[in-house]
Amino acid sequence: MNIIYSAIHTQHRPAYELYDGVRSVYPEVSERIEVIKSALLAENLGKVMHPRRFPVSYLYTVHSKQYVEFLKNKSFSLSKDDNFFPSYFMTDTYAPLTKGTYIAAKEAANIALTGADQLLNGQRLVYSLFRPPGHHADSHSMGGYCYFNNAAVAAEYLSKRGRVAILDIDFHHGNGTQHIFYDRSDVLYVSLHADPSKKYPYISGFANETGIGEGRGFTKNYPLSLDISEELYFKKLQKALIDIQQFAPNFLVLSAGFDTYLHDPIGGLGLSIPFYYNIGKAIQELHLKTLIIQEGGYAVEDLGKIAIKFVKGLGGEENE
Ligand code: Q9C
Ligand code: ZN
Repeated sequence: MNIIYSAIHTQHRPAYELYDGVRSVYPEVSERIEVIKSALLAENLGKVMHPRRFPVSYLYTVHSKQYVEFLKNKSFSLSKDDNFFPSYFMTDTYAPLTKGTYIAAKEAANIALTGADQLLNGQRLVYSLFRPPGHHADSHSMGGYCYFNNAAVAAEYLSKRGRVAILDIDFHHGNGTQHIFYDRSDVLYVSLHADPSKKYPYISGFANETGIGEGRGFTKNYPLSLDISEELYFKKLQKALIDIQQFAPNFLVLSAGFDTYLHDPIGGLGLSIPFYYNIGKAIQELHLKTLIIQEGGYAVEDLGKIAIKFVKGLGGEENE
């Protein structure tokens, strides 16, 4: 399995987030990605490849030009240790800008696009491994540790060549991804996540959000109770997989967040490390060309083990 990776992510290092206006530790750290990369390599599950550079116009397919330019100019204008919270183009106070934010976020999108390109060139499974994550980033706004919506950029690119399903298994609902494709019938968005009446992003992810206009029926949300068992989680996953099967896509974009893990410091749906094998396996059984897109997951010391199980379930070892 090809793992698309670049060290540029280390340039994005926010000092803190604001929780109800109070500074608190920023869990979306560089080690997350490094730990996953080392673990997958140690198990011989893949080889690292560097991304191609795509023109910025690829971002304009899902984000407004005003937003992209704002992010770029503001980020470049900052000094080395600034941790800046803009008053606009943002959904919440969980995505500060730093000097390296634009360059890292742009590289994340390059990694997602490079992975998508490899699916078009015949790869069955590719892991686009990057940070910052993307699924909370909307067409005009950053939020929830996300700046550019990498899954959406990749899905939009793939949608020119076939039908695309996005399966989002991050602990949090992917409000940005949902909104970007909400009125479209050629890209299906299916998400399993913690009940938004209890957990971030609070504003979306309810079961009655199913799409609008032509997109009606092409958004599917499975909000989950915080004390869900693995058995029930698996049943919900199977429902989500049936939705995808019925849609009969050519490509699967997998927004893979590992913050559903039992010991995740900000998420935690009680899922154990071995269970990620079962999740991966169930998804593999769809037999779709699959692009793994990194989203959340903050239990740094266990992320490597989780990623190994997940990729093994997805059949990553059969793929050179
Ligand atoms: N300090 C992703 O997983 N709320 N984003 C944190 C705890 C923000 C999560 C509250 C969660 C954002 C990509
Ligand atoms: Zn998350």
